[in-house]
Amino acid sequence: MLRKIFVATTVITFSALIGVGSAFAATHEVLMLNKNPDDKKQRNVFYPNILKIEVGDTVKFISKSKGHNTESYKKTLPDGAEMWKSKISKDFEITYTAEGTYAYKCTPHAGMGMVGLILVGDHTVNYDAVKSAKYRGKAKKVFPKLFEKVEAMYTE
Ligand SMILES: [Cu+2]
Repeated sequence: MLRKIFVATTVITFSALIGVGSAFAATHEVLMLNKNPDDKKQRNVFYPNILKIEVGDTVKFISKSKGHNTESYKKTLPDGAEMWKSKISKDFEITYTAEGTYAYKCTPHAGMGMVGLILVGDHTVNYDAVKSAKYRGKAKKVFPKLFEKVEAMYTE
């Protein structure tokens, strides 16, 4: 009984600290690669291409292979979120302060399917908008696979 109360208190304290942007905020890495390490036939990928994080967390896009960048799809950004576009072949870091689903692409390779999703906190706030948006080229084929994976992550 006592232990249960202790655990509950810890959880509340932790959440409160996250709320003020504490040292608990995590940093995640997404590699920009010429080849998918899990499937060498798949070229030009973000790895991982689905990332689930908390509000206040930072994502570092690492330019592991040259020739790539990261750019948000503007139209479907969550409320209060800012777009981003990094320089080709450069590392890039961004902290997510607005909850929701972020679709992004590599500017030169979006048409070849180099796209990804970042889910921040409650990803459902704009998920339907991201899902129903129109994507061009091979991105049109890749996104449905990503949405399928996201939905599988939330089904028990
Ligand atoms: Cu690329």
